[in-house]
Amino acid sequence: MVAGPGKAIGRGPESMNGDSLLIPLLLEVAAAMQALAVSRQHRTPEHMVKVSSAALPSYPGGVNQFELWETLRGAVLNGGCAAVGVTDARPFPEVQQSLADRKASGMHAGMHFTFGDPGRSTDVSRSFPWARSLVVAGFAYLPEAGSPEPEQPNHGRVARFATEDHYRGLRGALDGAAQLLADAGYHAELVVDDNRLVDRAAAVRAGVGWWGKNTMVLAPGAGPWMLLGSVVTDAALEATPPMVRDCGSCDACLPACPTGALVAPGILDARLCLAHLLQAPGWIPIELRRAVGDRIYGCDDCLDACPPGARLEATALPAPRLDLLVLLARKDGELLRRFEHFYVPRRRAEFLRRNLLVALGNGGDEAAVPAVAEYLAHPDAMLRGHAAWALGQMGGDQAAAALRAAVTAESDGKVRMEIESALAGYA
Ligand code: B12
Ligand code: SF4
Ligand code: SF4
Repeated sequence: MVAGPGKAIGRGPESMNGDSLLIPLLLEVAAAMQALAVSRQHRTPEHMVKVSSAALPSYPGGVNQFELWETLRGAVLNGGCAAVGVTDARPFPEVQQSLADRKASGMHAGMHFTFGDPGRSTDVSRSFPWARSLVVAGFAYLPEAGSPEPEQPNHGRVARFATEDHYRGLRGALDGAAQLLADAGYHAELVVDDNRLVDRAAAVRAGVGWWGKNTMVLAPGAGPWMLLGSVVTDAALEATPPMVRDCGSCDACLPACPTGALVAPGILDARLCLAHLLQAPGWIPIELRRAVGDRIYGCDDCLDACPPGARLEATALPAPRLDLLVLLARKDGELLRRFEHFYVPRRRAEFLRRNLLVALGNGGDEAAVPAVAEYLAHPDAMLRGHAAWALGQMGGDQAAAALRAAVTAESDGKVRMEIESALAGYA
């Protein structure tokens, strides 16, 4: 902790009488958090710039903002985050424009999230009228999330950000900062993966990382393997500078995308993005199903390709793939509980089953035919259609017989077309 300037002149929180009360309290809480935190060497934020305390203002009423920031920073980093910074609560007009452009071109694929109300998601004061600063953090989920083991028949994978609820770690670290701010008499509210803020915009302006050509925010050491979140507060913290860095001449992520969803540097067409399709409601477009491969949730290809993340990725231990037939046999409630942390539209298990069927089809293992063929009689037309497609990919006499039996009984036109197209492969 660096000593800040002397007594201040300005308005501090009413609960505080002066530095003499605040600083020991902050030190105590920070020390307790530090003692609890697990030391993680790779999370050293190489890029954080230490701002000279002489340049920083202090405030009357006793709250020394530099001391406060240093304490917050320590709490967030000791809580396990790879990077942390501060930005003010001004809007992000250029990001509002990007959201509007994506909507106008259809590249947002009909998503709501931050696209629902771009004015609100790019201006925190709309949701928090008292907001003055954002403490923004990046939490690296590698190496803990592991890297998928080599492929196995009838097994699938989940993108590393969702192998478990890695947001828990981020929330825990930000909670520590929010608690410190609340103890100092400020408003403090966590905003993590929330429709009220474009997290990457806050992270870039706070100097947590830079905007990569794969649209991810990358940080030295962690690359793109970070989740982002903020604490919105009415404390007037000094902003940390944005990072003076970009991807340079690298463009490895663009050709690495299996569907060409990165249509230009920094521009993602979500209609083609597997991460979107696997969490969207409805049918997966037939021409993109092969590209799904054995993924059942999320996609990491444009992150895997990214050199700034390679060192961290190399430290991850192999993580087992998931048994798709075991998952397919589960009841809806069990399946949803197993993937409680996934975004599943309307919490309908059909969308998870759809993904399992596509991954099984791509596996092409005839041993999975009986389990998939059962779905030709499922009450949900979308599942019948995806089962027909999967059987067409698997091939073999048993799959052909199941498809022929189903085509005569099928009353839904779209499903019948899927069955006929699957059978065409046998002609
Ligand atoms: C909607 C959404 C998605 C959508 C759309 C993603 C997207 N790129 O917009 C889908 C479902 C596809 C998705 C996928 C994923 N997501 Co997502 N998603 C979000 C969400 C909810 C909103 C994002 C948003 O508002 N996008 C709006 C558009 C306009 O942003 P943008 O594309 O980044 O646009 C900027 C760039 O284009 C840049 N730009 C413009 N021109 C140029 C030119 C150049 C050269 C460059 C470099 C940049 C650049 O400026 C634009 C802004 O002005 C956020 C959470 C949140 N509340 O913010 C998480 C979030 C972005 N997702 C996240 C993650 C982890 C993922 C996945 C990695 C998950 C996975 N493994 O499957 C993938 C990554 C796919 C990818 N390459 O983006 C993290 C990203 C963390 C990080 N380090 O960046 C976030 C921040 C969640 C979180 N809180 O951690 N996601
Ligand atoms: S997440 Fe996958 S599909 Fe989406 S842009 Fe990245 S590589 Fe392409
Ligand atoms: S792969 Fe290269 S161009 Fe793409 S985000 Fe990473 S550093 Fe930038």
